Amino acid sequence: MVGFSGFTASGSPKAVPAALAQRARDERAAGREFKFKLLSGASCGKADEDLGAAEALSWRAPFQSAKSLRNAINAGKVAFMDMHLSDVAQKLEFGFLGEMDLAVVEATDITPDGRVYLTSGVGITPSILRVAKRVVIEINEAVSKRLYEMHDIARLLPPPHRSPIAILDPLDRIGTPFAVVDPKKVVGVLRTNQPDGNEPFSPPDAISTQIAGHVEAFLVAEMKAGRIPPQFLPLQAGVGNVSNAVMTALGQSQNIPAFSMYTEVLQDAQIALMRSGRLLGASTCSLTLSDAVMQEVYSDMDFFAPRIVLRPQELSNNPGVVRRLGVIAINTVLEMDLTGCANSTHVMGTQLMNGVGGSGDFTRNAYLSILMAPSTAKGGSISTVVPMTPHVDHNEHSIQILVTEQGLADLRGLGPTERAETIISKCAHPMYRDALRAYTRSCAPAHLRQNLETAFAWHLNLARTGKMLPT
Ligand code: 0RQ
Repeated sequence: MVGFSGFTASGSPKAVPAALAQRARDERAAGREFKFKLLSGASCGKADEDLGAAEALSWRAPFQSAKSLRNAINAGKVAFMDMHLSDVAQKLEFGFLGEMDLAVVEATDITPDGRVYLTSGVGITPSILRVAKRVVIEINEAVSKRLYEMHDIARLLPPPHRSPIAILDPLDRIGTPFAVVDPKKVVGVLRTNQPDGNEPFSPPDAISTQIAGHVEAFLVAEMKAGRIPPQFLPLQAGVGNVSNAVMTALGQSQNIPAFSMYTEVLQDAQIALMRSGRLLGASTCSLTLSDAVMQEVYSDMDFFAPRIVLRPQELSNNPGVVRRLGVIAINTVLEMDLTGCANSTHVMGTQLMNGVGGSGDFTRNAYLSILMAPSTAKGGSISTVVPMTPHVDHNEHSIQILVTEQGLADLRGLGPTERAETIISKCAHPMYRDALRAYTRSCAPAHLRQNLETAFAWHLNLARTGKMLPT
């Protein structure tokens, strides 16, 4: 098992993964098998793509978003373990996942006594440095040496010796600006000079903008009703274009005060909001910024370093801290159903998309949990509001608000029957509403009304005809 530093492409090693992919190709050409297990904080950008394409992986956890690797996982060639990200470090450190042979860690510096200064994504790096038998360090010269000013590296003591986590504000610091390694384990140090290579986001499209408008109007109404305090609450936002559009809309809103974030990934939109004074500060475990925006940050560390705290993911996503701070969590899903459950990870309940990531850490523990999706996919042939999702990542016990471009369903305080009608009338696309109501009428009276004969009929239609409903 190999561990990589970082979280998304940010902070992931650059040189060793490419060399491992080449080694796998060379070995296969010589008729030999070369495969390993890979654990990292989340996805790891190009490394996942290269290693997937080279068929170098036998097992992967806890997240990925690379086409080649996704295809190999869905073909049953790579075992993938989809995990809540807050929980990975503990599972690793207690041996639930097996022993780690090698850690490959990107850093800006390492000292003879074993201080390792990390780069743009922290992930589970402090833990892999601790448990791996051998360590290789990649010193990336393209990264600002001042990044340590953002790092707050703390480890939780093992249970039953764990004490309260003293994070009472998103910007509180409880650790050191470096991780540590036993220098005797370091078998190699090499130099790279390569940016993370995150792609910039496209400008928000019409659907994302409509979704963002509903979220903004809802949060403003909650403030007016006194259910969000006047100073607002920390926000968490998932990755992707919809999330970027929502953050932009909240940042521009005249009716929402300047806010802070307690999140796992910081994207380009948030950096612009920091500049304009709308985002006061952010706790995160990764700067998933496009290369140009990352350069902007590096060139003005006097401004950004006091406003950003980079933590390991067991703290950036810590369920106890999320609940204590009253985080408002905003994430994207593939589909939602009439009971108020949502599927973020598996198309048709079988084909992995990316993974649950940190969405469960935040959704389950948030003060307000908001899940969003466009109401249709694939040109309207798929409704993202379905009778029953064939895979559930977030259930009705955790989800409070569902949003599509059609509207926003506030499910707080509703029983199952009202919940179903609210989701249909607020979130479903008009062309699917009659069919959804026909489904609810076909269900026998019960607490949760489901018709097990037909609950997956729409998915079966999609598999057979390419459309959920005949036109
Ligand atoms: O496919 O590109 O081939 O058309 O799914 O959909 O609308 O581009 O959405 O990029 O925002 O991703 C849930 C995957 C959404 C993501 C998910 C098809 C659709 C398209 C992508 P095409 P969009 P996004 C913190 C938070 C879980 C992890 C998470 C995700 C493709 O947000 O991975 O929240 N979330 N992490 O056409 C079949 C449906 C579909 C569908 C969409 N119902 N059925 N296909 N698509 N809905 C981050 C971390 O943890 C690191």
